[in-house]
Amino acid sequence: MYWNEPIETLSRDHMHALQSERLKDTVGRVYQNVEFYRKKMQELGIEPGDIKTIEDIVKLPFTTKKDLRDNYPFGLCSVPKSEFVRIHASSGTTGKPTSVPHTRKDLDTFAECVARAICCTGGTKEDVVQVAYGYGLFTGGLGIHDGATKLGAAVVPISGGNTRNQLTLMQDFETSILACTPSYALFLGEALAEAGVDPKQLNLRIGIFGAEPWSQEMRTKIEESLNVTAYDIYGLSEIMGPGVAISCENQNGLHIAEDHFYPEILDPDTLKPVADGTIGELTFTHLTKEAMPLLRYRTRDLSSITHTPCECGRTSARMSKVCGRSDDMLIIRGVNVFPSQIESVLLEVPEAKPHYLIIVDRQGTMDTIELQVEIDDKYFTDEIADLEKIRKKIKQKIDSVLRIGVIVKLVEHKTIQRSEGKAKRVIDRRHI
Ligand code: DLL
Repeated sequence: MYWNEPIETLSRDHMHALQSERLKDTVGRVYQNVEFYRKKMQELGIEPGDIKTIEDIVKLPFTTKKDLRDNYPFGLCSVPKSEFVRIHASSGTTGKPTSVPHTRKDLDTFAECVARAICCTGGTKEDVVQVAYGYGLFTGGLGIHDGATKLGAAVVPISGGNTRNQLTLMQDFETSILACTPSYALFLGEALAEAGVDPKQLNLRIGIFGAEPWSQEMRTKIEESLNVTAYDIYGLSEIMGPGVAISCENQNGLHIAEDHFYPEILDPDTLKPVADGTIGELTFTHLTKEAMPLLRYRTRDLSSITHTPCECGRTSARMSKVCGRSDDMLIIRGVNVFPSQIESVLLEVPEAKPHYLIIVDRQGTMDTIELQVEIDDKYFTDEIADLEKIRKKIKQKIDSVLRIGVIVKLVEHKTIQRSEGKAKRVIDRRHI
């Protein structure tokens, strides 16, 4: 089922032509309207006329989060402020915030991409979509809301949190699509079990989960506990929000809305494009954005791209599930560690719950990594030896995957703080 069949099944040749045209237009606009890009292009000795096809993108300058901060709030904008109809912003955890304005056309594109994405998961106007992503400056709530509305589905704008109410409305309104972070989906699944509700009695059929990395194993757990088919939705505020890419029923990568966002995967060290299938840093260039078009925005997300045809009939490039961030990657005693690796191991251990916390610290010059794992309450008996057996099993598995020694601590169910939005899985005390 397609929302926009001509675009979603466009031949690669036509997509190439469309992207080339749109890139030329975008470059022309930023050169004329944004001093930052004009200067950068002048420094590189290029002008808009040098961009003839999409392949010329490699001539263009990069944009980083720092550039957004340095030009906060509207220094990178390409239209007058009077054209803005909404402004999203990040909370600025690492210092100055960043802002992302949208024109009316930008919001139309946003809604179009999300409608496409929901349709790609099998959603229709018959569905009731419970939007349990946060509403506000975060793009999850309003983004999914507008897309589901465009689709013609019935939106339940409950936002994140208020778990008991989530369950009540899910039952009363016969919610068929749940949209939230995967960690909150897991939490809702648990809450459902505690309330003694059999997920099969609900009307839920589709889960649209994203905004944080999650593993295939986590997907299986969520699907079981909520009785849904789970889809991975990807996006970032700087580029748009949810709906930049979405997985389809074949679950073999996420289809990118390539007519609006041109993806590149770059070697994080050389910043040169890598071959299809190779993991690197995902970078996007806006092709149609009006308010604040960005050239080659470095997302820091690690992924790979394939252009092989997908059985669903969509012809777009597909990105692999994000496996981490180049800047979130933990380097512990010289070893690169991704929280997702730990999660995958834990989900293979039946005694472990998929709630965990990684605490990285330094003793003298030695990095330490402690993993707190929740264990089902039934294992917390007087038989210390049994617990120790579980602990050792987890430690052995983690050590062999990460190839470094990890301190494993088993904690009781519900010890680790639950999140209603993005889960915080890592505390790195080395930077405090
Ligand atoms: O998280 C937008 C979004 C909302 C996406 C709802 C999906 C669903 P930001 O808050 O700007 O925007 O955070 C963007 O979150 O660069 C990734 O690191 C991470 N991220 C987003 N989606 C996924 C995903 C929203 N499906 C940052 N898998 C991105 C892994 C994801 N990481």
